[in-house]
Amino acid sequence: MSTKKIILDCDPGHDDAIAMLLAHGNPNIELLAVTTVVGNQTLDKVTQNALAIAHIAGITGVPFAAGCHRPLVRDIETASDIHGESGLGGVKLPKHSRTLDPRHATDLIIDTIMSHPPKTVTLVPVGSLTNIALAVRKAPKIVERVKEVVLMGGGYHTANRSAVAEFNIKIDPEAAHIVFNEKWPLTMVGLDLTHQARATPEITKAISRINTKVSQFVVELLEYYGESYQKKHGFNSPPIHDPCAVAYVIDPTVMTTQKVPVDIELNGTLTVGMTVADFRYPIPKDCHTQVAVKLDQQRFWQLVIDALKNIGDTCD
Ligand SMILES: [Ca+2]
Repeated sequence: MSTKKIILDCDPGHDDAIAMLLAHGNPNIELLAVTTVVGNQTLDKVTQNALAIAHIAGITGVPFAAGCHRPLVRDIETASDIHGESGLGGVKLPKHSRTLDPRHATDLIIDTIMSHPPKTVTLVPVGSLTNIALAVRKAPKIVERVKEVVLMGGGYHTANRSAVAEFNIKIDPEAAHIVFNEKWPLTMVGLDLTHQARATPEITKAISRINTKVSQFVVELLEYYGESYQKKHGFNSPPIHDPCAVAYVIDPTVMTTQKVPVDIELNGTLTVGMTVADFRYPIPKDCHTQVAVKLDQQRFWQLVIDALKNIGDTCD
């Protein structure tokens, strides 16, 4: 399997943390950059979380940059109900001396894409799309240049932040509108798919058996996150959203997808932030978007477990 170069744009976030670990620990992923965006918590908190995760996992030689501190138009909405006041509730983060790349995330994204050969870099946004939208407005040439966009967000029949909208899209629908309407190949790994990636007690036990400091960190994340999901959504086992997007990049056959036009509702009184997928026949020839439909759960969790094993015990 060939190596996939990715930029991970995230808002850690419990499931973001696992996405970062999956990207770092999988031998077929080359993590070119990590960028952060306001979302699950404030920009400052999610950025500090990202650096701490890098320290725990021993990620070195990868630039980290902070991006947008608020959505393009709307007021800040965080998800402390799921992720806690720190954004990574339930874990104690280590002290470290890691520093950020001085560039704004949008500039790091643009520079990274433009300094690699055409169609070799995949953008993997797993938070709100604010950074990606700004990057594409600042440097429209990145649309032709990237290989594809594989994002966690939205849902064609499933929602969580409102009756019809998913959190990442709902908190910055204008940014999502920009990103979904650019003509790059875009895969929406939405809630219809990620709700199939449940961290059951058996999965948590399997991760616990790896018995490293990193696996223990993941178990602590899952315990807190599981309790939040139980309280907020009544789920017995929490869905681990963000690593699903990374898993698709590693091996697209880990899920089925369907090509279908998707647009973002900006004006609906009840429906703002909805990812409107048009399944009517025929699908237009120039359709550049697809949605993730069905997950091979066993292979997905094996990817996560193998990545954690590969990382080993790097925490000092
Ligand atoms: Ca996220």
